[in-house]
Amino acid sequence: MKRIQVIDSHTGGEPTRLVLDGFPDVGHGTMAERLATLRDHHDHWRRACMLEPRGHDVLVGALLCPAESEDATCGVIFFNNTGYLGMCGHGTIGVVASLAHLGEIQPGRHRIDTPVGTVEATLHEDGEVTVRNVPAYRHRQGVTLDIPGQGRVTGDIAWGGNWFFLIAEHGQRIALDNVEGLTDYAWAVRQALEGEGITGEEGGVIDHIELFADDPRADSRNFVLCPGKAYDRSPCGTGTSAKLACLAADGKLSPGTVWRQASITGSEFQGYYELEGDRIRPYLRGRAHISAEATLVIDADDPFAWGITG
Ligand code: PYC
Repeated sequence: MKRIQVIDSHTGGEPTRLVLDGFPDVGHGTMAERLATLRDHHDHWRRACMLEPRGHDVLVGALLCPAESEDATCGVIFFNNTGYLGMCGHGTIGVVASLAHLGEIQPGRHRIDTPVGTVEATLHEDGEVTVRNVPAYRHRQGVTLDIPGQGRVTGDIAWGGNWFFLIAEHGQRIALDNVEGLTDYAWAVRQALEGEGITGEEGGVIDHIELFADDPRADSRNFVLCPGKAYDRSPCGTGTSAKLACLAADGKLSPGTVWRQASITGSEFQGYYELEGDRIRPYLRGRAHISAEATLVIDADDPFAWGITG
């Protein structure tokens, strides 16, 4: 039997599974090198934790690693049911809440190394967490696509720690009773981007599609389709960062002004930004709750020991 020690949490409804122990050693290189080692040599460990029967398509995993930089508390590699994420905002809040739950960290600032840069998380006395994310920016404005069966759609491409296609005018109703329709629409957008060879910088795959609507209580409500075709139950930290970059580029939000981003489930992040050269530095505040302390067991005789794969 192999055993994997995890803590599960959710941030605004979106789950994070922090892997504390049991994974193979991914070395002491840069976080990007460690991600490559995990992906290229030990990917079945990700699948065992993320896929059914132990996981599911909504779950985001976070492998806890020793820090890469001298002043960081730890390093983290994020992954999901289909592969790896650069950064994850809700996941970082979940990691910090989980480490606090274990008594490993106290309120205050903690630097966390990720494969796309070091972020800083402030654990507040009330349990909320503010993430100072990697720099975000809008890469392209007003990109128009033909979506089979849907017509033409125009959106922006922005980086917030992952690549996003952000659409304001989509004609869709952003509500929980319309998740199936929203998923079909956003997936068609993703396929159209791929079909037309439209990417982020340096060929980065645009694997998150983000739709916006007005919200009665927040500044905006979103629907974010993640790479594995599940929608984000939280407002998506990297997606909110991409949104802040677009608002800043359009002159619609000034530095330091709080933007309340609601998700389709009604959970909320508060975001604001500082200017950093031609990019912005996004800050996101939210809260995670612990949902399980568990040991995953991998039985060599189990035909689905390493997950159900297609
Ligand atoms: O919060 O950044 C985020 C995120 C990415 C994918 C799911 N959540």
